[in-house]
Amino acid sequence: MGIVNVTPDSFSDGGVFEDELAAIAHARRLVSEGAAIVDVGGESTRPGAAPVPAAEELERVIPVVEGIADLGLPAQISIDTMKVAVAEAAIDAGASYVNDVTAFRHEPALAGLVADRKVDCCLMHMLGEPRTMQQDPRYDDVVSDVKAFLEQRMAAAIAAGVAEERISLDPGIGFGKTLEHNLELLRRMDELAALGRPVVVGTSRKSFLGRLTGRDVTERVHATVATSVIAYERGARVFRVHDVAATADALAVAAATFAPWPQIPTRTSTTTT
Ligand code: HH2
Repeated sequence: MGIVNVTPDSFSDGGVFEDELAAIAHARRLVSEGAAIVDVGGESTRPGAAPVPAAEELERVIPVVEGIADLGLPAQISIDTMKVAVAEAAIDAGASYVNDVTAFRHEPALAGLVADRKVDCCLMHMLGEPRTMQQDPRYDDVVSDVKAFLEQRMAAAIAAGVAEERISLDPGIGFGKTLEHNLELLRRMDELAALGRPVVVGTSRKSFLGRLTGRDVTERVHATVATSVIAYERGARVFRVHDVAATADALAVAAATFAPWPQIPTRTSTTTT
């Protein structure tokens, strides 16, 4: 899942793809690099971020979703939003996946929309809200607490009519989590995969990687790749990243390593060595 942030203030690429044509071209590039889903977002959820009114979010994302849909890329378009109005317009414009970092808690009617329009969705765990989530987050046991939350939100979505096979689950790396919480979730990702739905993981360029490596936000690609491979090995299957090429290569190697012999997926390169 490649990230297309159409915001002035996202934590790592705010302002870079604010221009609609730049955002559309970026989506094309991410798909050429191996993304199967492009996730278009118009509201930053970085720690401390202020909410964006629906009208402004619509203005940012809808022309971009339309533009990507017009390209006819071999990829699903996801809308990263917590608002029914934005998700509905994005689905009308060609999106078929709703990525809601509030897991349908911000606007419960979003579950009904996803059910009615028969689109896929990602339900993510977050402790509190972006404005305050990094203020002393605490859990009894972070993995058990996140797992129980995801189970409960999945049940709520199913009760609202969403087909179970359309649901993916995400532990919400960095959303109300300390460095230790993030690492524990990565280490025990298999416990979340045991819920039986695809696990989405979003570590890309996040601050805990900066704390581990001392690197600035745009220099965290190697650290991001490491987390994606670890999460893959423990059962995660969707990786929400800014740097698709590096991640796709690493995952191709990881997938081949763990593939049952003799089904190793290979590709052709232009050189013979
Ligand atoms: N992380 C961010 C935004 N949306 N969605 C899912 N499912 N999982 C995540 O981990 C996740 C997400 C934050 O990253 P980014 O979009 O790069 O930054 P910002 O929120 O500042 O736009």
